[in-house]
Amino acid sequence: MYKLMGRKGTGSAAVEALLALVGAEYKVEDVERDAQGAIPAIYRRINPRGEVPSLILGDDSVMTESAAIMIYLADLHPKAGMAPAIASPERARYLRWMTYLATTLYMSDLRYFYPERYSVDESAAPGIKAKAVADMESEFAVLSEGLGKGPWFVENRMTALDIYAAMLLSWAPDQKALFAKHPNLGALSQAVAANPAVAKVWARHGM
Ligand SMILES: N[C@@H](CCC(=O)N[C@@H](CS)C(=O)NCC(=O)O)C(=O)O
Repeated sequence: MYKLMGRKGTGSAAVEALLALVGAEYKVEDVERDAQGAIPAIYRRINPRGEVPSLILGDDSVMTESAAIMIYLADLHPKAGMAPAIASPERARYLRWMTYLATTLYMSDLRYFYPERYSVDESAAPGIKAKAVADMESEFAVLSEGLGKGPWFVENRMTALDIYAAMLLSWAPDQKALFAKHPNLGALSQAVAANPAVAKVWARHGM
């Protein structure tokens, strides 16, 4: 039994969707902020950075880092077909783009949503946010080129990579303009959301 610790509208959404798809036994616990808006100290004992998601594994060990969790779960439940096998020719492409998403777009999203955390100078926040928007524009352009025809990234079927990408696409500052510019990203997003298990999780997260 897995325990997913997350919060609505955060990076735990993709993990939750994947857990539903692989047919694993799991429960979800939302980590709410306290009255002062802080992450509860008890959760920091699980994840010292106070970030979600965290996945508690069957032996009570803790796994953090959303992309790593996605890769781990998809590999551990191969029957669900959520990742190319290790020896598949598309495995390299899968790992490349999964890591790309976590290290570029996810990080730009954090600068966009929490700009005040990226400087000791509060007045720098608007500039940090504007730069995050500009960076996301070029990062989405690279993603769109990498995706090509789509709608799926690898092996002509939905994998954990597409789910992770769809979550990050849902956080785009101007999704309508983004999909007009890169229709293949819109098609990926729609194809992922058409899966009933994913749709249920997306709805819970208000996506
Ligand atoms: N690198 C981490 C980033 C996780 C992260 O920053 N999550 C955000 C929500 S999407 C968070 O919990 N931020 C701290 C906060 O909300 O105070 C991952 O991929 O799991």
